[in-house]
This record gives sequence, structure tokens and C-alpha cells, in this order.
Amino acid sequence: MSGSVSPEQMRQYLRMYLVVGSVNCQTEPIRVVEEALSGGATMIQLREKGPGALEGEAKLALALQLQAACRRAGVPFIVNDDVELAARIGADGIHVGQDDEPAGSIRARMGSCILGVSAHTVEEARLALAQGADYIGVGPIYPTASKADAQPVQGPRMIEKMRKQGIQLPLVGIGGITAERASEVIRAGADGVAVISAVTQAGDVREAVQTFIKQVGNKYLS
Ligand code: IFP
Ligand code: MG
Repeated sequence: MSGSVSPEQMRQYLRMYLVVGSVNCQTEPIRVVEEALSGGATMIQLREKGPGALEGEAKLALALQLQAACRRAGVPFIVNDDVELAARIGADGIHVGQDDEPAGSIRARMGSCILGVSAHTVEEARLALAQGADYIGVGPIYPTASKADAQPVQGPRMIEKMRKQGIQLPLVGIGGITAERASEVIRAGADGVAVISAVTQAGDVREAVQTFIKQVGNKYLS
């Protein structure tokens, strides 16, 4: 059982997926998200993690603010890890890693929201599918500073391997992806790229998003 989103729609949402938290932003996260949405970001994830990350009421307030912006733009708003928060605000979806609450139990608790799962191996990808995931996040594709406890760098090869071994789930690459490397990730079989630093640290967030979108292209319309 998966969510209410068709795989085709899911692949579209994954094209330019911004993962963002207050720790990653040089300015107000809402400004970064508004600019990214104006540049055409296709989905937004709140990932409030690391030293100085917001908690409690402050995290809730940020989530509500970003959710409102996403609603205005018609873009899904996903919450990383925090199932309580996702349920409380009625987020469009939740993303979990292998160390978080099992995807199957989240699917049972959250019903038909978008459910994303991090997968590092073909086995984890198959399990995510069996547990009702709508998409998988595969990485880190390249070296990244955004995740302190990241798994070893996989390169685009892991994506190729998953596709060759029959994993057809909507799939997004994450970890150190720059606009220059985006097309390589897509060629390996990803439906899109998930990006933190390359967008949040950009001088012009809107332009950075637009550049990514050009690189990712649209293999469904072209
Ligand atoms: N993948 C993704 C996503 N998000 C994460 N927070 C993560 C791995 C650890 F982009 F959603 F696929
Ligand atoms: Mg996690």
C-alpha cells in the first residue's frame, strides 16, 4: 500500500526537491523557501537537524510558516523524521531514515500521506517498497557537509545498480549534488535531485533552483 500520489506525480515532485532547515540558511528559512518556490522548486522538506536546530514551539512555528508558503505555491511540504509534527500540522508527507520509526508503522499511522524513505542498498529499497514508501532518497551521492552521520559516498552507481536490479520506485539522489552534477544523477536513473547547500548557500536562491531545473530537464515532457 502506498499513498494517494501516483508514481508519475511523485516523479514530478522529486525533480527539484529542496531539503532545508534553519541551520542550513544564512537568512530566514522562509525567505529561502519563498525564493526557491518562485524559482520552481517542486517539493520542500523541513529537516531541522544539527547544532542549534529549533525544537518545540519554535520548530512548530517554522513548520507552519513553510507549510503555508508551500500551500500557496501548490507544492508538497514534507517533514523529516518528526512524525508527531507531521501529524499535528497535517503535512503532505514525511521522510524517514533507516534509524527512524519503520516506514510500515508510519504508513499505518499517517494514512495516505507521501512517505519517503532513505535507502542505501537494493535490499533497503525493496523493503521500503514493501512497507509502502512512495519514493526513496539515495545517497550520499557525493561528499556532503550537511550530514554529520552520513553513510559512505555512493556515487551515481548505486542508483544505476538499483534500477538494473528492478527497483522502479520514484527515486531522488541526495548528497553534495551541484547543478553541474545533476544531469549525471538523472542519467543514472534518478527522477530528480534533492539539494540542501547548493540552494540554501547560493547567492541567488531563485536562480540556483532554476539552474538545477534546467539541468534535470523533464524527461516526461520532452
Ligand atoms: N533523502 C532525503 C530525500 N531526505 C533526507 N533527509 C535524507 C535522505 C536523509 F531527499 F528526501 F530523499
Ligand atoms: Mg532521519
